[in-house]
Amino acid sequence: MKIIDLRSDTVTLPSPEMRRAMAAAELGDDVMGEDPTVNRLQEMAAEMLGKEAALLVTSGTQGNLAALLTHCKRGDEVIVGAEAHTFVFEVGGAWALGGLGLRTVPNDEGGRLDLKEVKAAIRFDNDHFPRTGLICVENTHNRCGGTVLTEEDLAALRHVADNRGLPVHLDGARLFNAAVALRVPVARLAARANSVTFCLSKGLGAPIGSVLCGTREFIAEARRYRKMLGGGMRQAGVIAAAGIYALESMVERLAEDHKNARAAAEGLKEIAGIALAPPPQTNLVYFTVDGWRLDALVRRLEEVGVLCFDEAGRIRWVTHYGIERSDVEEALSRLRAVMAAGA
Ligand code: TLP
Repeated sequence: MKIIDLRSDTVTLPSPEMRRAMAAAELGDDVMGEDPTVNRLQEMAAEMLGKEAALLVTSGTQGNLAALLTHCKRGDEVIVGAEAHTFVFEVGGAWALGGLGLRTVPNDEGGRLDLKEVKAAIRFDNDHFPRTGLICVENTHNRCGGTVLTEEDLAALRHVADNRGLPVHLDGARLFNAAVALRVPVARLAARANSVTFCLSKGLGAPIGSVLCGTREFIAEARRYRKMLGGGMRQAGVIAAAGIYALESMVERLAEDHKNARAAAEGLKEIAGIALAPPPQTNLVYFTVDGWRLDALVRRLEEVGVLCFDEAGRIRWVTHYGIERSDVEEALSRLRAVMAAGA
């Protein structure tokens, strides 16, 4: 039985070509700034995102935390969506390790921050208050359904931030998915943020790694925090080579993942009791299932070789490199069989 792994796009394995690029990478000590492949990846990423500089980090979580630490001082408050990955899924690193307060504001169904709430959450200068240090935004938005924030959405947030002189950090773990879905260069989506994290290790298919981008000065400081967080890697060119391959050869194919997600959604909505929550815009498909305990359904699906997660009352299927249209059809047919057999 073929296992169809829809748990996350983080499960993607490097292609043979990517592995060859890794094996052939020219290496040096990156903590000393001497790994030519890391340096090339960083230059390439900075250029693609329209930023001055970039830094290879171990993970999206590390990139986001390094960014928060660089933008803020201990005791500062960071405004973040209540559904943000940084708030929900990053182990509380910002407050545990950074002494930062995360002040949540609601996300709307599209993953945007409620701008009225953002304005209201920004602190005024007063001896009694913590200082607001940063506003964080996420694109695509994971928990809101892989939803895409447009250039206009990001410009509106920038406007609010500028009125109060605040920087904006963009958690763009899946920013390339957003760019492909909107058919705009990724730099246009990065333009309104002071710093951006994006992941190489999700739909772009690299085994490890994320990149933090910003001004030269910001990245120089973030580099110190990366070291503090244990992310100073040595011959990291083996990882960077996969990242270079990913940026050169894996971006356009994200459109296939989005097509497969739409195909999954078409099939799911034909099944009685299933509702899309919401219809997919990129490669994440969330749905609710009436009449089932979702943990039980996930276990039954696992028995028939379909892997996925349930979270907050929904099941998530993620399409990615390694999942073909035929796998989506097969997953749908196994789901129908499980549901027909009953809870
Ligand atoms: N998301 C993972 C899990 O942690 C939930 C997934 O399977 O979707 N920002 C966003 C928006 C993310 O979705 C993720 C990973 C990260 C940051 C963190 O990236 P990593 O896993 O590299 O630390």
